[in-house]
Amino acid sequence: MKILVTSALPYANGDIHLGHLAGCYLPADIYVRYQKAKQRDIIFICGTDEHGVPITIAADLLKKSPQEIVDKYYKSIKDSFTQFGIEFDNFSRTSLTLHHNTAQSFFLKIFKKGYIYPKSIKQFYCSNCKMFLADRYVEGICPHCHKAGARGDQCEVCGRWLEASLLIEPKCKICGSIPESRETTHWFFALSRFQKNLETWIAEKSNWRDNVKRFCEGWFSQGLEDRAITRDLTWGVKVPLKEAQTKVMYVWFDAPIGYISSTIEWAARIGKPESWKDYWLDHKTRMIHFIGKDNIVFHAIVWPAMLMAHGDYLLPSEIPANEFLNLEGRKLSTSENWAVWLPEYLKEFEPDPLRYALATNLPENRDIDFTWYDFWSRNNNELADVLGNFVNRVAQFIKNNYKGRIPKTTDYRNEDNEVLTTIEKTTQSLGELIEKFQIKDGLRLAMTLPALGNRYFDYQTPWKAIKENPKNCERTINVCAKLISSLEILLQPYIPFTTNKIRAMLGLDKRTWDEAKNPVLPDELKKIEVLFPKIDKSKIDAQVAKLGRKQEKETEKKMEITIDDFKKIELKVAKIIAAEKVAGTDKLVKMNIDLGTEKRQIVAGIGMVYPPETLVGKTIILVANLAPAKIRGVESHGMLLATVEGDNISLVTLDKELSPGSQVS
Ligand code: B3M
Ligand code: ZN
Repeated sequence: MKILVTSALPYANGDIHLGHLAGCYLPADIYVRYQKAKQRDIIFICGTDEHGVPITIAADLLKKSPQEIVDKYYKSIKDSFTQFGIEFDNFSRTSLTLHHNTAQSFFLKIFKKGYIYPKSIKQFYCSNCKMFLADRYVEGICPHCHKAGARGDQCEVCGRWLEASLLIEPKCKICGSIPESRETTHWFFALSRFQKNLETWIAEKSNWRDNVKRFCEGWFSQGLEDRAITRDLTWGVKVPLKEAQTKVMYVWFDAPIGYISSTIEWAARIGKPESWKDYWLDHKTRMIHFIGKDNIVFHAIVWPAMLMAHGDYLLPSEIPANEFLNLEGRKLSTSENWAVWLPEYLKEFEPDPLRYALATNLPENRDIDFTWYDFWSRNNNELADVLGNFVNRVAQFIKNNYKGRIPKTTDYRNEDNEVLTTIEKTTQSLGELIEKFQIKDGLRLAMTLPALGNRYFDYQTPWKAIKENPKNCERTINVCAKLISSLEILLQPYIPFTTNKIRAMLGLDKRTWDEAKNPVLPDELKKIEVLFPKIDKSKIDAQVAKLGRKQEKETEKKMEITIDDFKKIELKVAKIIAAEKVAGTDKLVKMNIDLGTEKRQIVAGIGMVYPPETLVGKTIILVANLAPAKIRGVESHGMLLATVEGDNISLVTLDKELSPGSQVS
C-alpha cells in the first residue's frame, strides 16, 4: 500500500517558528521516518505557499515585490527545514509554472463540470488605496465570536472561515479607513452541493481525532455555503477564463493543489515523470495531511469537496491536526516577536534537543506550553543524564575493559532475557503508537529503554563483576550493547542526528524497524563521542530575555541622508483652529490650521486617540512643503508630526509657546 504524506505548505512570508514545527512538520517527519524504516512505499511532500494576501501584505510592509519576498523565504524556509532534519521527498513552491498549470487545469475541469459559476457580489473597496480589500486586507470584529482583529477570510480566535462582508466595523488594513461596498463579479465554488457526500465520508472516519470531527460537524450543522474562489488581485494564479482575466485564484483554492504539483515535480526529479499518478490516481493510497488546527476547514471540508468535484484523485484518509503551541504561558505572536524562530535557534543549539523537547510535548490533543526551562531540563536531565549517560558509560566500559570489542554471549540469564524481551515488545508498541499518530506517547515509551538500561547496569554492577564473575559481566555488557543498537533504530525518527552518531559508533549500516527487535552487534566500537553536552543556564536565560524584543526590521534599517536632504523639508509651527471628523471615518480628522502667513486644511489619522474637540488650540509641527494630496476625497495640504506605535499615537508638540509660522530646524 502506498502512503502520501503532506505537511501544510508554509506561507513564504516569514521564517519557520516553533509553532509551525510542533503543529505539522516535526510530527509528519517522525511519522515518515518510521514508515520508511518499516520499508513502506511512502513519499513526503511539501513546499512553500507563495500566493495570497499574506504574501502581498508582507511585501507591502517590507517595501519589496512579492517575488522578492517569496524568493527570500522559500530559500530560508527550505534551508532551515534541512538543517532541522525535516526530510521531505520534495519541497516545491506554488509560484512555479508547473503549479500554475496544474491549478488552472484543476479549475477548468471542475468549471466544465458546472461546479464553478460567476456571481456579482458586493465587496469592500478602499477608495483611498483604490483597491478591493481581499481577505486579510480588511480587518474587523468577528461576526461569530465578537473578538477584534478578525481578518476578511478567517478569524484567528474562533478559527471560523469568514465571509468578509459580515465583518463588524471593517477597516482597511493598509490605511485604516472605512471601506465602502462595491459591486464586483467573482467565481464561486459550489461547496453546498457536497455537504451530503462530505457528511457521509467523514461519518465513516471512526479513527479521526475528535478535534477534526467536531469541527466538521459544526460546519455541517450550520450548512455549507458556496464560496468565492477568485480575487481582485494581481499576484496569484490567473483564472483560466477569458471573462475573468483580471482575477486570480483565492490562495486556499490553489494551495492544496500544490500537493499535486509538488508530487509531479518529485516524479520528474527522480526520473519517473509518470510515477506521481501511482499515488494520486490510486484510490487505495493513504493520503495523510499533517496540519495545525487553524487549517482544518480547508483540509477536511473544502479540499475534499474540490477533489470530489474533480473526480480523478484520491481523498485524504487521515488528517492529524495538532492544537496550538503556546510559548512561556502566552499565545505565540509573530508581530510581537513572541516566538522562537528556527534559524535563530539553529545558530545557538543542535537540532535534536529541540526535536526531542517538542516531540515529548506535542500539542496532539490540547494546547501545550513550551518553555525554555523545560527545553533545558529535557536536554540536561533526560537526553544527557539518561540517554547520553547510558550510551557513554557502556561505551567507555567496553573501551576500557575489552579494548573496544563487544563481548559475545548467547547464554543469557533470566534478568538478561527480561531486558531483551522488553526491547522486542517496545519495538512493537512504539510502532503501533506512531501509526496511530500518538507520537508523543511513542517517544515517552522509547525513553523508558535507556532508563531501564541504566537501572540494569547499576544493578548488575559490571565494574565489580568484571573481577568477581567475568562471564556475568560479559552478559551484562552484551545486553547493554544490544539495547544501544536497538535504540539507534527506535530513536531515529525522533533524534536522527544523534542516532547517526550512535550508528557511526557501532559502524553499522541503516537497518529496518523490525531489526530493532533483535538487534545485531558489531565486533567492536568505532569512535565514541559525547552525545549531548549539557547546556549552560546562561544560554537559556539569554533566550528567555530575547522573547518579545522586536528585531530591527529591514525597513527600519537606518538610511543616511545629507544635511542638504534634510533642508529640503520645511518644518513649521502651526496652531489648530478648527477640527472635525471626516464623514464616514473614525480615524480621520480634518483640521484648519494657522501658519501665521496663511491658513490651511490638513487631514490626519489621529481621530481614535484625539477627539476633534480636544485638538482645537493645540500647537503642532507641520511638514509644510509636502505636496497636497486627497485623503478620502478631502484635500490635505501638509502633514503633522506624530509618533505612531499601533494605536498609541502622540502629537509632537513644543517645549515653549511659539507663534505660528516659526521655522523648525
Ligand atoms: N499556507 C496556511 C498556513 O500557513 C497555509 C497552508 C496551506 S496548506 C495547502 O497556516
Ligand atoms: Zn485603504
